[in-house]
Amino acid sequence: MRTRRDFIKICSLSLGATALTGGVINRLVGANVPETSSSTLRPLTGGRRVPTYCEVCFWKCAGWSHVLENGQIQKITGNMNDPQCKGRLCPRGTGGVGMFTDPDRLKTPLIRVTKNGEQTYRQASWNEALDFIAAKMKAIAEKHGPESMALFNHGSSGKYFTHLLNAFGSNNVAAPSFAQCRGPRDTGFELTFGESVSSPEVTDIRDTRCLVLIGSHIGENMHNGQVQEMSEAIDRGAVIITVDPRLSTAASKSKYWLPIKPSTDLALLLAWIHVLIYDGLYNKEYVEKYAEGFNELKEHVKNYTPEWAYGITTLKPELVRLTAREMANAAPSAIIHPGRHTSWYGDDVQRSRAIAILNALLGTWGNRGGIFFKEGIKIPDFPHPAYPKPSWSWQDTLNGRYPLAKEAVTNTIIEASIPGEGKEHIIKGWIVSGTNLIVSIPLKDQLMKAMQSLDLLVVVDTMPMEITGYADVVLPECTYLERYDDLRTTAHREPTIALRMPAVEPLYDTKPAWWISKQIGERLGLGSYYNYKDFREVLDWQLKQAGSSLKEMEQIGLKKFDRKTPVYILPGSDYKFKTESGKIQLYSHELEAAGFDPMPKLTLHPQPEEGFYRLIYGRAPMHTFSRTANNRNLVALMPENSVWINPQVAELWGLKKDQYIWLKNQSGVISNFSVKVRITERIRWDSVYIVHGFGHHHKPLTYAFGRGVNDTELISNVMVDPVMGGTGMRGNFVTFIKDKSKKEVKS
Ligand SMILES: Nc1nc2c(c(=O)[nH]1)N[C@H]1C(S)=C(S)[C@@H](COP(=O)(O)OP(=O)(O)OC[C@H]3O[C@@H](n4cnc5c(=O)[nH]c(N)nc54)[C@H](O)[C@@H]3O)O[C@H]1N2
Ligand SMILES: Nc1nc2c(c(=O)[nH]1)N[C@H]1C(S)=C(S)[C@@H](COP(=O)(O)OP(=O)(O)OC[C@H]3O[C@@H](n4cnc5c(=O)[nH]c(N)nc54)[C@H](O)[C@@H]3O)O[C@H]1N2
Ligand code: SF4
Ligand SMILES: [Mo]
Repeated sequence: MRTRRDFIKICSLSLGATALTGGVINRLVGANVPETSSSTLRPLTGGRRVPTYCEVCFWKCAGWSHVLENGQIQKITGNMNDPQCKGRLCPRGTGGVGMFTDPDRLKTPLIRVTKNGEQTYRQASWNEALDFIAAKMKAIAEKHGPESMALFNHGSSGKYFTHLLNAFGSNNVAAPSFAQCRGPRDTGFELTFGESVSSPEVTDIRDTRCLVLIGSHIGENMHNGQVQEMSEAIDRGAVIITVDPRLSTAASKSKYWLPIKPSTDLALLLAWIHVLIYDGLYNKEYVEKYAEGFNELKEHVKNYTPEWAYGITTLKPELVRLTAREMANAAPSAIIHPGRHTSWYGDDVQRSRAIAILNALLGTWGNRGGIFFKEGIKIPDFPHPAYPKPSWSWQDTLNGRYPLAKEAVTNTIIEASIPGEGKEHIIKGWIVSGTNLIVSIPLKDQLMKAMQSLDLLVVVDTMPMEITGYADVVLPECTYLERYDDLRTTAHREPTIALRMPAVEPLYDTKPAWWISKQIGERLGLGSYYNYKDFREVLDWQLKQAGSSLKEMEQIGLKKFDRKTPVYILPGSDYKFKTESGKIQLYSHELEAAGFDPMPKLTLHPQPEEGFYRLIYGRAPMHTFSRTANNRNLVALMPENSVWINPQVAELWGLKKDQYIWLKNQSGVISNFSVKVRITERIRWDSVYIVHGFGHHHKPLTYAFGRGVNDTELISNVMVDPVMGGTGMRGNFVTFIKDKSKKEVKS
């Protein structure tokens, strides 16, 4: 069927004129890349190391690009002074050069055109592409108001396009890292402690004596500093307790593995709270001094005994009591880890609240080995005029739902892009930068409908990911190794600033996002918001405010500053939490006022029918979502995902190791591709597990195409959290198809 916005394969275009020679790439990484036509690789610096911070995930480890005399990037290593990585990058960061050398990269701007009745892209100059975007944005603003432009973003580029939209007059800026990721945890912790645990998390894992991981799979979740600190804690004898239906890497290093029936964590958490209170194990002094609502909580959990939880979680009551005692023995040097990707079952804010309450009962917040106070360097924005005030904003797309959403909810911005009767706030144009919505957003029908209704869809990316096929204009950003970017100023134990600068000039006709944003802004008459010629000017000005300079940072890459505030609560001090009353909220009046349970209650979730297994998913150490799926260095380490199946189930189905099968979900959706069977005792019999980010169906991703399966396509049941709009994705069940004849997948 022909639609207004057909999906276009970028591979069908001839991109020869600007392609890099395979020979150059082969020499750079020793990869076997086919020869294309010629280009040059011009060194900016010769035979030296150039500071950067990693963009392969959002831990942002500071490091060095090592550039040879001839301008090749030889390798990337960690910066020894960086407390976030301590000089060591993870496999993905080390393999980051593969993002730069990938021959499938986007190479020139592209504009959608119709040729002989077929939609296709044509290569365009930057001027053409930018003029086109500015003209469309102006037309949208004239007809619907500037608020009708929205941005979806993730990663460094997001900041420049947020600035562009704010200057244009829109606040409709959303990222899947909220509603699809950490939103429930941040909301749950803010409701309880008045603030979230941030990124990088302020968990004092290094000095903890007991770390409890609830589905948080550090080790496969390769967030660098946490992995290193957990390994240090284990060496020092810390007790690790892991709650996971799967024997994760973390579970395999733990003193206790609690193989919980998936979706029942709240029952366990309530039972732990019950034991801490009724066995008198909680930190009485701390709770009395810093918390409110203890009596209500005590009454609330009266009947939530480990015996009550047993029938729900399948975890033995003795084990629940024993582990509660371990936490209490270590307290306050204990951490019930808040997790990060917490959009699971739609009651996730309440689960996060229960985790926050457990931390409060143990007195972990503000104590060594628990949760510390972060400190960072505040760097002012480069001076610009005040942003205009939009007449409506993302809050209006909530239509009275999700009252405690503190950040824009991707799903409601998508919904507001579908025209409908009586809709007051309608979105007509999107900029999508650094997020592959097709793989990261589970509500596919809604997403497709929204994209078909837009007047403008601009995608800024480095790779021809699935989302690029829906764009009117595709803008190729250069990779993080080829550009200056905003300073890294994340707050943690020590305040630091880290610089990212280009190791080489951008390949092909690619440009940094700061430049793209400025060019569009100037065409929109917003030049006063971009009062500089080059981003170096911005960086130098900002660094001088912090007592450094670009010159200094180009030499050292990372600068540490002295802390001015304490890391933990000082003995005898009268610490005020950032809640309205200054106290920890065991009972949440804010939730109550918004019509929700003030204390967490158990919701029972549907379980799989016979012949179906719960689909759960997670990370692998050598990949980041879909962003590394085509990275040849990392594909070499892990080429595809496999489906983890319990031996009992495999036997029942007659499944063999390494056999390829298809997965079919409860609504009849069949995976695009087949997936290899991994038979292992490490997964419960009622669930199967796959790593997210595989199963790409876009052929221009020549390495990623057809490798493994994509969890997102099998997630058709989404359980939305009524508190903040998070999309719970773990209520899907799959069965196995062994003999489906392999069909050609159209991309
Ligand atoms: N089914 C399912 N869905 C999920 C998850 C899951 O586990 N399963 N995880 C959820 C979570 S935790 C998160 S945080 C989100 C993440 O979702 P996304 O933010 O969409 O993450 P990626 O898949 O990494 O997409 C990143 C995009 O950025 C592009 N990119 C990489 N580097 C650059 C750059 O320098 N500049 C630009 N402009 N683009 C770049 C990549 O090519 C890719 O298209 O997904 C969520 N969705
Ligand atoms: N290597 C690598 N590291 C990454 C990323 C990456 O892409 N690659 N992405 C980063 C990002 S953005 C995020 S948000 C984090 C996400 O990482 P985390 O927050 O650590 O983990 P989740 O994705 O929430 O959960 C995955 C784990 O939950 C378990 N699980 C599934 N269902 C249940 C259940 O009902 N109960 C319990 N207790 N456990 C369950 C799974 O078996 C799996 O071990 O990882 C970060 N680190
Ligand atoms: S954890 Fe790994 S991928 Fe993430 S920023 Fe650090 S080195 Fe890069
Ligand atoms: Mo995430």
